[in-house]
Parts: sequence; structure tokens; C-alpha cells
Amino acid sequence: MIFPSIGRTGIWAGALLSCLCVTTAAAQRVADHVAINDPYIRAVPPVVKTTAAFMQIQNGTDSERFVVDAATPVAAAVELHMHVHDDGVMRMRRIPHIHLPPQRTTSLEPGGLHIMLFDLQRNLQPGDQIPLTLEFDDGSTKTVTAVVRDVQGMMKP
Ligand SMILES: [Cu+2]
Repeated sequence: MIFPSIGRTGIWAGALLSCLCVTTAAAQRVADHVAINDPYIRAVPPVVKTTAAFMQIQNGTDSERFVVDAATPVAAAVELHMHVHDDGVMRMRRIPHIHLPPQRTTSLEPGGLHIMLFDLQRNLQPGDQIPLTLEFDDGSTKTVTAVVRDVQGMMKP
């Protein structure tokens, strides 16, 4: 029975290494230095299977950071989007990341940057609380509770 004993040693060594790695990474996680305020999701009628999430993202670090992905259990697909003026028409465009300047707050709002939720898995009623996870450029993540809210109009007032 030599393999089980080697295996066990390997597992213990591996566990020790991952503990050290996690501790080191935890001290520098972007997610720990980013504050997310007022996250909300636009309420839509049950027949509509697409909506968007908005929030204020405060980068408390001294370096430029990025949101690189987002996810929520209520949507089968999630994309980062911005609005662009195209011959007087507002269009949405997928972007690879949301830029977070150092020591600044970046607004995700109707008519601007937003997190697009596709193929909604259930009806979203105003007042519902939905977990939404953001992933940052270092791979760290932050999960916030977004409240479903009625939002008037797609454009900024
Ligand atoms: Cu969009």
C-alpha cells in the first residue's frame, strides 16, 4: 500500500501550499479595495427576458483596475455593455471590461455603462434581491445584492 501513503503526503503538501497562496493573494485582492454602492436591476415585464444592472463602483486602489466579468443565477448569460451614439441613435455595445480609474467612482447607469442580463431564468419583481457577482482583473470577485427596481426610460434624464 505505498500509493495511498504517497498520495496522502501529496495532498497535505498541496493543502499547505494553497493555504500560503491564498493568504498572500488575499492581502492584495482588488475586490477588497472596491466598494459597490446602490446596485440595482431594472424590473421588466415577465415576457421580457433581458434586463440590465446598474451601480456605483468605487476603486479605492491607487492603480487602474477593471471589471472583467459578471454573473448572476437569474440570467443564463451576462455581458458588460456601454451605450454609444450612432448617427443620433443610442446603441448598446459589448465591451471586454469596465475601466475603473484609481481612487474614482465609476457609474453604471441607464444610458451609459451597464451589466446586461440575458435569458432571465425567472420573473424579476420590484423589491426582489438578486445576488450579482463581479470579477476583477486579478481574478478576485465580489458578490453584492442587487435590488430589482422600476427604472423609467433607457436614456439619462
Ligand atoms: Cu446592454
